[in-house]
Amino acid sequence: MSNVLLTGDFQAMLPNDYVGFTFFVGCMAMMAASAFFFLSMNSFDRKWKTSILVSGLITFIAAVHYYYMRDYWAGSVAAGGLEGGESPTFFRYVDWVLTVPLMCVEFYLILKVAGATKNLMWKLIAASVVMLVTGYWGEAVAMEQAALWGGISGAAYFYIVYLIMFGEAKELATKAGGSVLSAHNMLVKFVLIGWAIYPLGYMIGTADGQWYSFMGNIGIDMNVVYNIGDAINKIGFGLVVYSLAVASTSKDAA
Ligand SMILES: *C/C=C(C)/C=C/C=C(C)/C=C/C1=C(C)CCCC1(C)C
Repeated sequence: MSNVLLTGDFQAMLPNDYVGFTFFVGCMAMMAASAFFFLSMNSFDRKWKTSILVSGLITFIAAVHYYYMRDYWAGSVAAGGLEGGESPTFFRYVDWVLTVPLMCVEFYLILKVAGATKNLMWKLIAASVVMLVTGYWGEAVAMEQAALWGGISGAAYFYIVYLIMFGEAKELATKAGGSVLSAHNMLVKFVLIGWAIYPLGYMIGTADGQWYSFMGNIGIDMNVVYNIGDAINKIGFGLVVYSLAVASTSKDAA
């Protein structure tokens, strides 16, 4: 890891560093979203307070990691020019391994009204950890076998999709009905479409020598793809949970 990080200095960015700019905007957006979730938390009853708290934790953890990732990227660009920008892969995956399991907790929290068990929550968490550890392995450790590790990671991803779209979680959501069911269906769309952005970033970043080597020539930096994915998924996911809390709070009051 670059020692630019460890000095505690704030690394300025070049004005034409558009990848760095997406780290910067990502950091601001995550901070703003965290303030929004934390400040609105107390206007909901207990049942929803925890869910909104978790939404805020997801964006807050990301904000802190984006602060470091921006600095890491800017430091590598300062040292090696725009072509020498280095991906903050380690921080990226530390962030994901904390925030993605929290998103699994969100599924559990909203389905608790229908009798969701901790067992379901742990299955989702375990699958997400397998997905991320194997992805990290392919991206940072065994890059020659990136396609293989990406494939294993993808299988874990599809298992998560299966559980929430057709399996146990879907049954519970159907049982709960109403605004819980529509929120669940919305979160499923985030996982199915929003999370599918990440394998594209992975293919861009690990294209060298793989069957998908053409992905290396599309001219978009892997980090931009990951940063867009994070903004959509972390903030969007939180807003779905927020809307559910609003919908069911106003219904209770009426
Ligand atoms: C807030 C961060 C989120 C929601 C991150 C999600 C990450 C993924 C869904 C990553 C998935 C991957 C694959 C399905 C295959 C290739 C390797 C990964 C780890 C990029």
